[in-house]
Amino acid sequence: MTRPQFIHLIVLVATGLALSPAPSYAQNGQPYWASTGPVNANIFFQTLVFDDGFGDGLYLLALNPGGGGGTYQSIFRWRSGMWEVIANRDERGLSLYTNLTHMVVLELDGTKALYLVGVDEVRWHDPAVVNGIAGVAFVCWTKRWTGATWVPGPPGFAVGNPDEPYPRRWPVMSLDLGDGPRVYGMLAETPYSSNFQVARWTGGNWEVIGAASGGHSVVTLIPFDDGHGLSLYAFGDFTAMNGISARGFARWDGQQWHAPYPGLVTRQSSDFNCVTFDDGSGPALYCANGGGWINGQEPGFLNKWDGQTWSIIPSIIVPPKTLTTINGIAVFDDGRAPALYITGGWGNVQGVAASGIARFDGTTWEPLGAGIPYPQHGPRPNSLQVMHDPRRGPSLFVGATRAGGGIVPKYAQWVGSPNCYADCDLDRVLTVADFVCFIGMFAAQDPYANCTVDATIDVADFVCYQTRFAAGCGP
Ligand SMILES: [Ca+2]
Ligand SMILES: [Ca+2]
Repeated sequence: MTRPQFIHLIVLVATGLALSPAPSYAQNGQPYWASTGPVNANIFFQTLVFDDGFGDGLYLLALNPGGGGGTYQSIFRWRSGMWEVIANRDERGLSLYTNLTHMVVLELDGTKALYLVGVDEVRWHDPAVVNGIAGVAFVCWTKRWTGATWVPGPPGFAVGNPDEPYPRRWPVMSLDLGDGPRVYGMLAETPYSSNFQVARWTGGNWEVIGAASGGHSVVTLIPFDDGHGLSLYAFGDFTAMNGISARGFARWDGQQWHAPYPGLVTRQSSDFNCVTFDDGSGPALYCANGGGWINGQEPGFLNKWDGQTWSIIPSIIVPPKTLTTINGIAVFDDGRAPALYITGGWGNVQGVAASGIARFDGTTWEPLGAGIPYPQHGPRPNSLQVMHDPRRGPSLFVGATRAGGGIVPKYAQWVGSPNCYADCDLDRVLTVADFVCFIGMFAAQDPYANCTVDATIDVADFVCYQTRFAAGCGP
C-alpha cells in the first residue's frame, strides 16, 4: 500500500469514528517512546528537575552551538513540550566570559530555589593588577532563578582563587537532618589544595564539619536513610573523618560522624552516582561507577549499600576493548512499581538484550522497547531524569539521538503509565487531527510513531495506531 492510500484509509477510519469523548489519562497504557523536540544543545553537562512555581521543568546545562559560529554554555528548560533558553553567558545578567559550573536546588531562608554556580573571567589590561597573573582573573558567583530572572546569591556562597577557573567552596545540597533545612557544600582544605572537606553554610560563611584525612579528599555527598534516620553520606578517598577511622565513606547524622562499614576503599570517579531504591527488602543506595575495592574485591558497575553491607548487582556487560560506564541512574515508576533504570553505551545487561537503557525491578533486567541503539551516533546516552509531564504522563528522560527505533533531536522521553497514547496532539480529545498528527510523527521518524514499541517504524505501526485510536482512552 502506498502512503497516499494509507492516508486515505486512515482518514476514512477517523471520520467514521467521529469525535470520541475526552480521553482519560488515568488509565493504564503501554509505555512508549517520544521525543522532547529540537533543542540547540550539544554537550549535556548536567540536568535536573525543578518546579519554580510554574510547574515542573527539566533544566539542562549544556553547550550551545550558538548562531554565529561561537559556542557557549546555556541553561535550557523544557516545559509544556517546549525548549527555551533561560540563561546564556551574555544574557540575563551573566557576563561575557563566563563558565557555568553547575546548577543546584537549595532551600535557603525558607525558599526553595534553583541556584547557578559560575565563574566570570575578568580580563585585565594591567597584568600587575591581580597576583601578577597576566591579564586574567576569575571570580566565582552564585545566582538564584526567580522564575523570571537571575539575581545574585549570598555573598561568599561560591568562592574561588583569582587564578583558577573553578570554585573552591560551593553549595551541593539542602538537607534537613532534624535541625531544619541546612545547606551543605564542599570546601578546599587550603586555598590551592585538591583535598575537599564537607562544609555547612552558616548563613554568612562556610564552616567545616567534616575534615577528611588519611590522604585525600571527599568527592561526593549523598543523602540516605540507612535506618538511623536521614543522614549525609560523604564518599571519597580518605581513611578518617574528623579523626574517626572511616575508609572511603562516612555518615553525618547532623551532629557527628560515623564509620558505617570498614570494608570500602574508594577512589570515586567524578561520575560516581547513587540513588535510593527499595527492591522490596528495604531502601538501599544503588551506586554506579565506584572505583576502588569492596570487601576486598573489585566493585561492579552497580553496587548496593543496604546500610549494613555492600554487594555487587550484576549489570552491564561491556564489549571487549571498550571503555564504558553507567552514564545515568534513576528510579522511575512506569505504572507497575518504582524500578531502577540505568543508561549508557552498551547493548546487554546480564544476558538480556537491552540497548543503551534498562529497567531493574530488583530481580530481573528488561529493555525499554528497542531502547537506544548501541553504538549510537553522537554522545552515549546520558542525563537520566524523571519528571511528570502534565501533557503525556509520568516520564523518564534520557539524552540520546536515537531511541525506540526513531530519531530524537537530543533528548528522548519514555512515557510510563497512565497515559493516552492515541491522543497524538495532546489536546485531550481523540479526533481526526490525531491521525494527521500521527502521520507527521511517522514522516519525521519520531519514536512516538513506533506504536508497537519495537525496533522499526513501519506499516505495522499504522495498524497499531488505528487499533489504539479505536480502543480510545476510556471515559
Ligand atoms: Ca487529540
Ligand atoms: Ca514498530
